[in-house]
Amino acid sequence: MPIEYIILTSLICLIVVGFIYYRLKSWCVEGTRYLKMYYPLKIATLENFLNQEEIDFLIKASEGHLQRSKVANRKGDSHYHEGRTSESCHLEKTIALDHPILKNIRETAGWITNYPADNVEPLEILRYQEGQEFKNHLDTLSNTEGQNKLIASRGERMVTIFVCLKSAEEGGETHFPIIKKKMKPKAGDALIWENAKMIGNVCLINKTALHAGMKVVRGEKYGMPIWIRNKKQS
Ligand SMILES: O=C(O)CCC(=O)C(=O)O
Repeated sequence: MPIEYIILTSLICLIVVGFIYYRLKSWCVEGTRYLKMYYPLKIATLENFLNQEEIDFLIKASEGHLQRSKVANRKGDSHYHEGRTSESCHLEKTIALDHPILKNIRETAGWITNYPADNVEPLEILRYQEGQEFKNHLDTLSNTEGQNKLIASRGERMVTIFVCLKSAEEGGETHFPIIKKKMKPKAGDALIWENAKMIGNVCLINKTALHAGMKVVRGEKYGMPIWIRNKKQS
């Protein structure tokens, strides 16, 4: 067999093995193996998740408290990023934790997703004004030392419920580029999607859940992301 043929075949094998290894690279946090891959996304709209009274209450609670949104960096700390220009406010800073509206939202989110209400992250309100957006991202954390520390202490974001409190007149859709879907729920409705699923002690993170809050072209958009983790939050 000619030497060139052997070298070429070995090179191709190496590239194929490297590609498979890269694609299926997994990491372990406290006995759970995490693996990022593409698989069909479970996504749905929950109609009338909130009523108008609850919406008005939540938007009012955020008034005067909204600040430029941040994202988590490799160390697990939050920082400003040009890909996220919306404003946010943690509701627990402005409303008592045991307020019946917040309690009811946490319990409903837990009930719908089959997780305890204690696994729901502290609730926050988002506002996008004209020109503001949140570019493509996954809600799940990445394999870095800092983010793995966050997973160890607070768990992974298994499900997202994104409640629309006010819809922009133009733009502001939630876009899932991999499944080519743009969703624009009306005020009170919520999008729900699964970011990850457990199979035994393996957590499969779904890269198909990549999404963006598209630029608001006209009007303003208010939303409330509800992240449900696989660990208790307090
Ligand atoms: O604004 C949206 O439509 C999505 C928001 C979002 O992706 C997030 O808060 O993680």
